[in-house]
Amino acid sequence: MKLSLEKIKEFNSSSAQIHQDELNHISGRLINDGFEVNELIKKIRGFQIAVPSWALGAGGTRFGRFGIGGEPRNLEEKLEDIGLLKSLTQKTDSVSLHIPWDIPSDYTAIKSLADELGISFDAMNSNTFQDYGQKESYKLGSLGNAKKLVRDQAVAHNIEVIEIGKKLGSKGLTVWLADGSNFPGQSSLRNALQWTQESLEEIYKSMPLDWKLLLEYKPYEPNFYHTIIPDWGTSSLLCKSLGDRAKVLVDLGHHLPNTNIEQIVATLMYQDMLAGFHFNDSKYGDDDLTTGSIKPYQLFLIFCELVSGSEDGAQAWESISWMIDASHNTKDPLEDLMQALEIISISYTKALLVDRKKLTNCQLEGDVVGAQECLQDAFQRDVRPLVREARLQNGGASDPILMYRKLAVRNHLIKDRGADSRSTGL
Ligand code: LRH
Ligand code: MN
Repeated sequence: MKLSLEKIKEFNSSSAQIHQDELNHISGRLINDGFEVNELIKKIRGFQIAVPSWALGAGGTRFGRFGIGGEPRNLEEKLEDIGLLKSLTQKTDSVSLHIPWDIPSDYTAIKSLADELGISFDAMNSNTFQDYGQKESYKLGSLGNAKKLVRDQAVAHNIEVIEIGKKLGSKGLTVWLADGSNFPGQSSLRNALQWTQESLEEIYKSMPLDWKLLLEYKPYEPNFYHTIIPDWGTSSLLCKSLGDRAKVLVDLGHHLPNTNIEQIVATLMYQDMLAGFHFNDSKYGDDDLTTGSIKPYQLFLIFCELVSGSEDGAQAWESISWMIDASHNTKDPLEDLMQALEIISISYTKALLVDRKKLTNCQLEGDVVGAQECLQDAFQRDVRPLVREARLQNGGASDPILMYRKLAVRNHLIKDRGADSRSTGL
């Protein structure tokens, strides 16, 4: 379903005055406090987030999956849905593909459709955590499997994913390994790590020189005793052994309860080792819930580290990849993604409003309350008019979800694709 700029302009006209009043109000306050409002809006406009190809249909758990209807049945329809998200939010201009779920049947056609929709291909994701007809099973691991035959097959798969990405113009490979064990004694913990390192070396050597490897860690699931790459330290250790184009991917859901993720981000930026993010949120485990829906203050604190780390030159903002990785069990996937894109923009904008000079002084003087008040001042600001203005200046809808519902897009998708169409993915 395509949305014309005219249609969006027409929709926006009904709330233009309210928006202008709200924007004038916060702009007045910010100018008083010494902020460059146009500079802020320029930064928000330029901040684009990749959408995962596997999160455009209803996700599920082992207890069941509830279809949403009108789900994209192939890569073309996935790109169309991302094109729709782009038109409404002007916050996403790229897709992260997962192989073999998204192997293009016609590269030329896919590339021209993506060009037409203004979508590029972000990091590619390999998949050695499922069996999809390959010769050797990944049941007991892949790059770290005790059997060399399985390791070689997994390496070959990653090299195949790189070849697919090269044809689409991608510049990155994300490797997440489910590899591990469910019981003590099942695996040789040291050998499994060594085999994984050797396999990653093969993959790294096969990557074009302008590509980066994003190594994703996860403490548990689907293995529940050990995971070969369980944390940022192990991922960082492996990346450093590979070379400076290998860095650590932080999936917000891949942490044990109460982990200080913003500190992990600060530590990785300190070493210029942060590859990027898989944004989502969670209450307990890898719940893949809507970003910022459970712990919005943590997301804000993470962006505070990202803004200060890039402003202080610890790591370049441009070198970091921004992607959502979520699974939608009870929401319309497109509405969930629009919510996530909004809260990510809001968290970034609030982090830009931290008075860093005042904060640094408080930190140096040991003014603990003063320091926290600097963060609270920024976090408590309602920046939605700024985020909306950035979206409007990019040609988006003033309220993407409201417009999506007003146009009954999901009903149209169900009519076109059927009530039980199913998208590839988790
Ligand atoms: C693993 C993960 C990984 C993807 C998968 C879909 O939990 O976060 O990033 O490959 O989800
Ligand atoms: Mn992930």
